[in-house]
Amino acid sequence: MVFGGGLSALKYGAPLSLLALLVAYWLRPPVHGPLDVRLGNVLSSLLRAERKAGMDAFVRPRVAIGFGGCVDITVDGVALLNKIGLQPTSQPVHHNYIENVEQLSQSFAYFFPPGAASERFVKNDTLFNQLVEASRELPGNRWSIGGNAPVMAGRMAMEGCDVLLGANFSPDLTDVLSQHINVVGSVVEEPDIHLILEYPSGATWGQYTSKRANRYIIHSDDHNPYLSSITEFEEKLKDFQPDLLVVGGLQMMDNFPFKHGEREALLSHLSRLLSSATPETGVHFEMASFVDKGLLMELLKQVMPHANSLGMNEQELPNLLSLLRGGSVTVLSDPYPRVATVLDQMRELYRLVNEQRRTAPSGRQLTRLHVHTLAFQAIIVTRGSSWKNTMSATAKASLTANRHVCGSPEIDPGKAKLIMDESFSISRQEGSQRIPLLETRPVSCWEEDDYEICVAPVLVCTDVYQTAGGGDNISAAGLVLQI
Ligand SMILES: *[C@@H]1O[C@H](CO)[C@@H](O)[C@H](O)[C@H]1NC(C)=O
Ligand SMILES: CC(=O)N[C@H]1CO[C@H](CO)[C@@H](O)[C@@H]1O
Repeated sequence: MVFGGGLSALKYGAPLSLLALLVAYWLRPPVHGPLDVRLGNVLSSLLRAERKAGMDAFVRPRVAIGFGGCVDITVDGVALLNKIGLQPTSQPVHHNYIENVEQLSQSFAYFFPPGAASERFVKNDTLFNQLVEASRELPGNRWSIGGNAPVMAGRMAMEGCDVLLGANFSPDLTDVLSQHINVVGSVVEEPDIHLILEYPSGATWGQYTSKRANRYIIHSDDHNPYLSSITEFEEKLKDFQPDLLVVGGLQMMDNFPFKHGEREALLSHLSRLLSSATPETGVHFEMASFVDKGLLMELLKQVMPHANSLGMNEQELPNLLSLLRGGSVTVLSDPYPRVATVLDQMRELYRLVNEQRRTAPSGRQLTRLHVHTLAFQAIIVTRGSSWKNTMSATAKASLTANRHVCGSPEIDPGKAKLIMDESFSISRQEGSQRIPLLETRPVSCWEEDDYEICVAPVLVCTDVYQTAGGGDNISAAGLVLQI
């Protein structure tokens, strides 16, 4: 038990927090309920936890991030479907990629009701262009620089890092990036476009109602699937000598119609690049919404063994786990998983990956695993590894979730709610310890086996500005304090 727990906190935590709650209740100001007081306390405690690991202002960490980038058009998903006159289908169906409007309707109907994040390739240029044109005309649309790598780069630069970004951009896009981001990659005049269909919690489309705010992303990339910037990136990497190397955006290869052997060649190039990282350089791989099993198996072989840190959400964790157990791709999982469930899955993933690596000749041990969910953040870090400040990083990840989704660096408790329970069980195994969520020490950390686990509640944003890019902002924010 480190900060935020302490054995005494465990023993007395529940009665104490109950007492605190009662006191808060009796002392409550006339307009605010006890929950507002609790929320305010959790917020100030998280901010304190975040500040505890201040970054050294004189040394900017060096982070290299690949691959790809695009222009995002963000629209209200239901408004777009209505505009193109797409009727809600009576049959939700999962499709690996989208070829026509019927499949779009079925696929959207599959992910929209549970509110699960997803991202699909559109294998029909006519359809994709029609959707982009319709989005341009939709009131309230927003354009921004997107793609996992640029979003992580932006967040890292904002948090004080010097960044080398492997991406293909047009010069006008490069100009709007932070001065602390150095873009390497060939210049493209027409960057790839991603269409982000956002929807709030409780949105309706025909007979469907969304259970939580999320987004459905479609793209029809020409550059990103080929990791077009990889050669230039690799060249610059030697001199850059990063403290951290981050790989994301590989889901752009998912279900892309590569020629025979093309994808394998790209991934083995990436594998060589990653294996050339010095032992002092941390390597983080950010998972994404993959459904192409062939690609995932290839990633397990070529990319993941070189990463000592992994980041993913509540959908991607069970998907990866299922594959490691020898099973199939899981397209949809519980969008509101319990802490105990996620922690059990994280333990198993950590164990399975490290077992494999012990027997494999090359590759690194997995020493860091960050899972971001709507209700909470959880990070596992191997004891004695080089990752620092796990408690503060978990707090920062959690605060970043609210900042990102609400679209504001200042957190307004009036636009937030806690959906994590007042206490959580650390495992689904019978007789497992319960940890109370303490307002004054909301980040709980404890040790098991050879690692430390930290869990922090998220102040879930209730006034959603944007969900897309959330995982990237959150993951990047957590990493910044750990290098
Ligand atoms: C591609 O989309 C267009 C426009 O919706 C449609 O007319 C066409 O049939 C689609 N092509 C295929 C192969 O499904
Ligand atoms: C909405 C929000 O806060 N998202 C941020 C994610 O990080 C990028 C940096 O690339 C910011 O520009 C976004 O504002």
